Amino acid sequence: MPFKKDFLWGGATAANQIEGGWNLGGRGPALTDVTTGGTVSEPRKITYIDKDGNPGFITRLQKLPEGAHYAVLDDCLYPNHDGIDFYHHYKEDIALFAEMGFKVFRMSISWSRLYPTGMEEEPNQEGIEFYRNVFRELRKYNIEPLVTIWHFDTPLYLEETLGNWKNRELIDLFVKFARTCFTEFRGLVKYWLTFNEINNTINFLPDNMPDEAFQEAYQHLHNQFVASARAVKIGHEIDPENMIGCMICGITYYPHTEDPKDILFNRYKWEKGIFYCGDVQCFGYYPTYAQKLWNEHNVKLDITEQDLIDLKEGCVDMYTFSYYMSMSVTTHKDAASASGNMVRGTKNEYLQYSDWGWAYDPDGLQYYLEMIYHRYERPLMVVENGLGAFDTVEADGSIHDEYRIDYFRKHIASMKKAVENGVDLWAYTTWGPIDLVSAGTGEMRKRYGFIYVDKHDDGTGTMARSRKDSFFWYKKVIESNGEDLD
Ligand code: BGP
Repeated sequence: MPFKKDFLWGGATAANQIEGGWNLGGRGPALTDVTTGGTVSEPRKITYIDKDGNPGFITRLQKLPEGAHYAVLDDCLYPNHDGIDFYHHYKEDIALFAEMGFKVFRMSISWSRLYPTGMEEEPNQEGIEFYRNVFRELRKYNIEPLVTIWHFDTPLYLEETLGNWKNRELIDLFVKFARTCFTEFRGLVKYWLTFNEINNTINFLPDNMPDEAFQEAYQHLHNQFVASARAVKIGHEIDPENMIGCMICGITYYPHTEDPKDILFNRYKWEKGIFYCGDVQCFGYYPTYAQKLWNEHNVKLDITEQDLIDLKEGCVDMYTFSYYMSMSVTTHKDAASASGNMVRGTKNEYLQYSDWGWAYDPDGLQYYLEMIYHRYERPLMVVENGLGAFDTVEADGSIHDEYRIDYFRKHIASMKKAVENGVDLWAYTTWGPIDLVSAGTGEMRKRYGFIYVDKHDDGTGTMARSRKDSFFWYKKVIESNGEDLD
């Protein structure tokens, strides 16, 4: 049997994409609450009121104009406000996960549900109670919670008044929030991830952005590294049983041609896009190539002596990552472009692409697992993997999602090969085991689930849940511990 006896099979979600109840139970707003829906070609917009009272929009790479305030506008639709209403449906959803045989469920805690502005001294008890109830419900079915403390989810107040993570004050505020999580949920949760896809801050930025954008992004990352390290230390002090991981957006980069310039370019891509964040969080110090990355954009970081000590003392116990696709990169100007999960590169003629343009590459998962395990030699978890696709509901309510089954079948087979080759893999949580709001586009029709949710992009739908064909298939996979993939 390649997979461990106690291998953790399950699914992964994020608070802002499933919970809804955005203004219930004392929760404060987050950036996603002022972000509209979009499509693959039409970016999501962030809404505000300017200093003269006029409404306006920016995209994620633009700055809020001087004097403006983030705002919910009357004529816009905000898909994260209701999510899939997990806030009221969690018992039903967890029962469905249990029916599939889940051993683990990855979810995140909304920072602004515990600290509505981020500045309060004491947490919001109603928020704590909500998560306690969810964890207890999971434990009722012997499902281990795997909890992401920050999944793109800073209280809006901190975004607006402190300028988000480029400001060092966020470190202490985050540490307070993390300490509350470790203390209040001690005994209910033992697997934790500090920052979701932490490397995206750099990956999102097109190379032609001004130096100032890179200065902010690298400082933002440094502050998160320190916050993560301090949280790891505190998490271990509060409960030595806690296993705490980093979470990296895993993309397998390939050189587009055999031109040695492309081979070198590809290696640099791995360093900047993948290794930089994993190395700091696993080894506890900046790698030698960091200086080269900072020099490229004239970045000067504010790093204190204490930061360096914290980084060293707060190394993560495990490396976890999302994997959706690979990306080819080149120095040649004439190659056809491709993009996905916010990264850009070139079209790979050996691969097929999803309706959202994401490459379909199970071999890339094996490559990534083996490459990363040999680098860090610590437990790995694949904490996101999945296919966003259009689903059709038949007249009798059934949903035949063979394409999704095929995607998972091939990716699990790749994981199996990596495990046979010596990789110490502990868990696999598919992204969106239940349909949810897409992070990138805000769409509902980009569906990932084994469970269908009757909610649509125009905000209509009953929120009713139903089982797709893949639901029964994944149940069999879990029952057979990954042996039966037919
Ligand atoms: C990852 C995020 C998730 C998730 C997933 C799929 O980057 O961690 O939050 O949403 O990608 O992306 P999308 O929702 O854009 O299809």
